[in-house]
Amino acid sequence: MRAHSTLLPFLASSVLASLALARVPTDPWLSEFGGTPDLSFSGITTFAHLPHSRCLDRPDTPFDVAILGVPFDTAVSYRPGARFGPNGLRSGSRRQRPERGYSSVLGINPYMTGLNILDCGDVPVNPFDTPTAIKQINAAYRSMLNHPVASEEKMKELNMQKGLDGEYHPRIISLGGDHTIVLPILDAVHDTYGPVSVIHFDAHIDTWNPNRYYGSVSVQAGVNHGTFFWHAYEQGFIKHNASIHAGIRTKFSGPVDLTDDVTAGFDLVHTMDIDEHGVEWIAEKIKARVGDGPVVISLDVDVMDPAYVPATGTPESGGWTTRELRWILYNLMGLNIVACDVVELSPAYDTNAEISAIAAADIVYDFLAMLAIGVKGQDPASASASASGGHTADEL
Ligand SMILES: [Mn+2]
Repeated sequence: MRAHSTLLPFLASSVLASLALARVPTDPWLSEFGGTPDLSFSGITTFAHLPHSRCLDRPDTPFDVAILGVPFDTAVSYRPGARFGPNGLRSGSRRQRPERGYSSVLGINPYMTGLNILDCGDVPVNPFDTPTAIKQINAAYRSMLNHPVASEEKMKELNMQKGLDGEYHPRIISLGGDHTIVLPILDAVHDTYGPVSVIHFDAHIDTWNPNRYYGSVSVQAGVNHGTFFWHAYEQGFIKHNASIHAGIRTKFSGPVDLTDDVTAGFDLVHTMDIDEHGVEWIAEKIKARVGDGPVVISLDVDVMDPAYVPATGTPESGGWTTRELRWILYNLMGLNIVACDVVELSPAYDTNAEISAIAAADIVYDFLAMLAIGVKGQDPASASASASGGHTADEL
């Protein structure tokens, strides 16, 4: 009896509530809660809750900046798993949202400056046939570059580099994937802009000559995440003596590796230079090296210390903190960026707290900020001249 006495009022109120709902039969969610934005923990996981389109199947889809996952990891020398990097980066980006994207350091919300930013999903690369996968990445990137930009006016306002065809092409931020993906990407970027400078953040040089790289038992085996920049140099994708590594601290087979690196056209900043010279010195050295021409920024998350980013394929101790790296990036705002990537995130080695994925996703945020801030301090006419003239493969 006591149970009834407590239950009856509840039942009565439930019935009344049902009746109240019955009097609003149409769309109670929309009428009371419609338009509620997704929270950081709700919704389908796209990068930073951006709108998603399968752009590769919809060639007419316009965008100014695209996030493109490249889940490829069949050319790694140590720990595999970077095929889950795009998924990890999207998960690590969940607390980024366009309506909550303002940086008090940079004074900008890169999601809300008028650039149309889309998450275009992933390139569905073949996991069994590496040459075909590389071909797929190249085809996908070329197709993406040929999508129409959403706002030519905005591109012009930001002083963005035009392609060799005199047209604006969208910017693509690639989410790796192991670092090999950058070879087919540079191939496509070179066709659009001519030879480019590369700013390469990494613990490793990745310019190893395949003839001296262990495991290169065949032509195909010689194309991997430690040799791709050598191939890019040989193919003429990279502007000679205008590229630079930052954060190098791996061990080498000997001085010959560094001789090969100079041959491939790179200068380098050691990890420990930060203690002797500081962040601004590093940024100035990078800017002086790449100049005003088109630049690709390629960032291996192992440039950060494994204490901050354990989830990577070839970790090296003694790296930069997340804050040091991001401070360097803040000092590089205004460069003539035509493509960027964040690679080698291998989420299986992350902590449950996703420390690596969150750091990697914030690097993508910084790249978006670079693009949203635009190109500063140069004459666009001279930039396109340096992109199209003077530096051909024949001069390498
Ligand atoms: Mn590396």
